[in-house]
Amino acid sequence: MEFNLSEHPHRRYNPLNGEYVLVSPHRTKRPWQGQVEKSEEAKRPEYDPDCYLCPGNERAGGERNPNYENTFVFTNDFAALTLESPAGSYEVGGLLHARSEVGICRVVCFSPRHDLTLPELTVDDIEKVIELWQNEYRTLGESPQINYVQIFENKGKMMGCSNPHPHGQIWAQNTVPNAPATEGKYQGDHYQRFQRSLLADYLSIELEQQERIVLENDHFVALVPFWAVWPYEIMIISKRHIQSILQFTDEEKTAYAKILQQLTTRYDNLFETSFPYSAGIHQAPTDGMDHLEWHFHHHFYPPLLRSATVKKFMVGYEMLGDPQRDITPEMAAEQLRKLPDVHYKNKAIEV
Ligand code: H2U
Ligand code: ZN
Repeated sequence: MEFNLSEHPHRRYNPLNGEYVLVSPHRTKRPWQGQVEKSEEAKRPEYDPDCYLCPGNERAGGERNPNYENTFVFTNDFAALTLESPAGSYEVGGLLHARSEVGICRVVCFSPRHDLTLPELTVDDIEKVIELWQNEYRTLGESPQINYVQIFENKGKMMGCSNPHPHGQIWAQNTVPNAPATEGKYQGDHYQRFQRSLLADYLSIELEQQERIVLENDHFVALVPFWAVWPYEIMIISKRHIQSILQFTDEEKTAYAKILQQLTTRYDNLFETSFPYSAGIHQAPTDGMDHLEWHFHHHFYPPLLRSATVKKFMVGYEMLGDPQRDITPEMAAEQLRKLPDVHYKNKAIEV
């Protein structure tokens, strides 16, 4: 019997962080006796007087939102990091080690409309979100105290998101946090060895194999990474080796907005539900160095496994050993590839 990625258990390597995922494709054949059901989605109003993100409303901290027409960003009223906290460190016996951390946390409203989500915004509207991200990355990063800017979105109750109003967050801080620090190191090793971007080299393999690509336009590719941990995990990678969102041409900005809209629509269509995920941009630190090793990309980590209500749990062996998956990244990509680009909520209007 010859080893086959689509049938036999194996471990896959993630070259961005050096970790492994256990893939058990044969287990997709086991019977499933759990529930498969659609989630109940209440229809939301365009404006909710009780929402702390809607235009004109008062927030928990007592401040009032302006009557914004496109996007709106403010400093988190319950920020995890502030610039005011005192510098200092704590050391005991060489094993207990802590250092103070400073930063700025921002909340980004994608739209004044309470009832919309990213896939339901127009490409023009998504471009405005991208422009806001560019502006925040630049201005926050200019501060000498800020060496890294993490732009992200937590979507859906399942992900602990506190409010359905379309929004994301930005945490900007003094230290590069674990995930991008590790990715930076691995990209750096590759760049030093070959003078080429790790993700550009990876992308050329994917474009050649065509097994895990879900969407592609002139400037971006959305694919299920070979080493994906979450069932429908996606990475959007820029075709051009750029270090950050600030290097986008106008054409790239539009192409990025389009692939974001298309991907999130496919996600919603998969289980005909507003698809929950945590997603975020990984790009170069803002410490003033070139960081030519960095290649812009956007990770999507969605928890759903086989319906709008059945999610993957990272438990048991996964907490103690390696993360594990049953459906292969190739199977997940094929499923996402076959889905329509028309949002399921608009299906009736299309026919
Ligand atoms: P989620 O993306 O997890 O839903 O978080 C929204 C953030 O909004 C959360 O970090 C902040 C919370 O601290 N927030 C305010 O800044 N002002 C408010 O009035 C309520 C919530
Ligand atoms: Zn990354």
